[in-house]
Amino acid sequence: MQLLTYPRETISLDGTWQAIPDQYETFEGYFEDFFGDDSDNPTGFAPKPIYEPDASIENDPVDFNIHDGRSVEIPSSWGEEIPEFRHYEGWVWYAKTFDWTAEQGNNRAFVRFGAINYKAKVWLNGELLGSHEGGYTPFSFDVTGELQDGENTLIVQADSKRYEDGIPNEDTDWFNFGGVNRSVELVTVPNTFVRNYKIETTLSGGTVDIHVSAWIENSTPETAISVAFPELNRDIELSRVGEDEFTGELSLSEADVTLWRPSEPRLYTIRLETGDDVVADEVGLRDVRVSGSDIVLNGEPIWLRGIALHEEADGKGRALDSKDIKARFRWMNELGCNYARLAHYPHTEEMARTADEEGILLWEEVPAYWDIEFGDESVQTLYRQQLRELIQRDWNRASVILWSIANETDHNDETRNAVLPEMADYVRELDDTRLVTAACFVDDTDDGLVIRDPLGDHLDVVGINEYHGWYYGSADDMQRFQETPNGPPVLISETGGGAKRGYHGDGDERWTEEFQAEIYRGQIAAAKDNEQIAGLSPWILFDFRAPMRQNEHQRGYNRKGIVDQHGRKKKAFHVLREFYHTDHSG
Ligand code: GCB
Repeated sequence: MQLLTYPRETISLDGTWQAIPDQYETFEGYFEDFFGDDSDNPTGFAPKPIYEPDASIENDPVDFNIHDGRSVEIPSSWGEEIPEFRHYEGWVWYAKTFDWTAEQGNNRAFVRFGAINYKAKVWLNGELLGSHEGGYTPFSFDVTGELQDGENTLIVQADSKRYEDGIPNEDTDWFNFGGVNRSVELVTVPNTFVRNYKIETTLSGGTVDIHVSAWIENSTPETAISVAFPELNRDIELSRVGEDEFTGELSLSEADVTLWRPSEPRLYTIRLETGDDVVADEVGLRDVRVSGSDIVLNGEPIWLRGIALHEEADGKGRALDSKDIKARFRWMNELGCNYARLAHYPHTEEMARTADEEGILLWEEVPAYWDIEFGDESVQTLYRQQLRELIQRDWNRASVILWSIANETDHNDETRNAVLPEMADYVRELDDTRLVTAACFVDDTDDGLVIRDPLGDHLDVVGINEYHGWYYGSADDMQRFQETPNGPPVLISETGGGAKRGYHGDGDERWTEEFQAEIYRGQIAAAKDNEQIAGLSPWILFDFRAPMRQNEHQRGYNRKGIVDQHGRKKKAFHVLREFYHTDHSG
């Protein structure tokens, strides 16, 4: 179960760390000699700010001193911090020393990483804590027995290589930003504490039913947990339903609650208390479901005016800070969005937190992208792990309404067709109050454009990525999209085309802003009156780094942004803005 940290006060381990590249993967042995707790080693575990070579020590690692790397600010993508690392993929050793006194903490302590791309191995004071695979989700280790009074040294081996059996695999249309891309923190808690909780809201008739589950670590038979909603003047005692799981319910009249919605993103405090542990969080209460071809929020159909985003900021790689996040929401608000697709992997938790406050609905996804090894059982395990880590991180965010399990995977591949429904089921096991989706393809047939993907039968909402007007045909071809009467809602999860900002010409000249704007006009015309299409998230808000895009207009960037990487708008931005402010703007 994912450790809940965001609403807790934690000790930040961000700031200056040391980083050493290890392209040939030679230093692990040195590291063990130097830092191992072997008492024959005269250095023992004695980290020094700067290691001075000592000839009396056997295997003295003259070529490698963990404390003597380049100084980098964490969180960061290393290629943005150190220019020579710009295209480097491989191992980097990170070190951070910090002081700790027992009084600082509670009974239990964890070190928690927001995300390290792609694999990580972690040691504290020479003890291996564990490892993690997956570049975009948080993980933590119990360090209760490892922290020592005084100086402590945390070492991370980060590996940004791309793997054939990874998720994603080696082939993606985005840049592989290696690094400790999100914050690192120490979390201290009492011995018995709330490891995580989950709030689910259902609306039926005029009644709002709230179901709360909580997972308590180290509970005893006497453990009790209460949950309060101070603004609603209501509280509940949860009952034990499993070894560490407790649940409880509360029913309110709809008239007494302001349900969360984009136009009024009301959040309520939820306070969970067990023994000495208190967690207070902010949550929205809302109900999302599908009815026929509509997505229905709090009983009303809603059309999703969206945009897709990568998690990338110019000069910062994947390590966005609060200002970058706020800026993204300003762009979305200016466009008139009520929805965003956070592609193609879990973005930072702060995106969803901000979306809760700003009233932007979200599609979140794991990087099961293009052609991963669906048949490999260890890949399936990793797949489930990434889904679990994302879902358990964001399942209390009212903004998140869609969990996407895959992007543009081949629906003629039998193995994929067997595995993806299992992943959809797995998502529902974890969270059956949101909608399951995937970005699929449309097939061009004699009967028009149709969704042939058998996965459609296992999804609540079908996403389609289509590039009519860019990779093929014209944008107006989308008019041939065949509605399935009473079929599931369809979201255009991607559409668009490339334009070099500032490059102008006729509407039929590729790479001009005018050409891109024409695609948007055609796509909008096709989408807006189609009964089955329930929303749109064109590809993409910003131009982004993409190693496979190298023509004279691209030079390492995918130029399908409606804003360039420096934040300068293209014409298509205004076309989309106009649409969102006039049509479907309710
Ligand atoms: C897609 C992919 C996205 C690419 C985009 C493109 O369908 O999902 O990752 O960047 O096309 O630009 O071709």
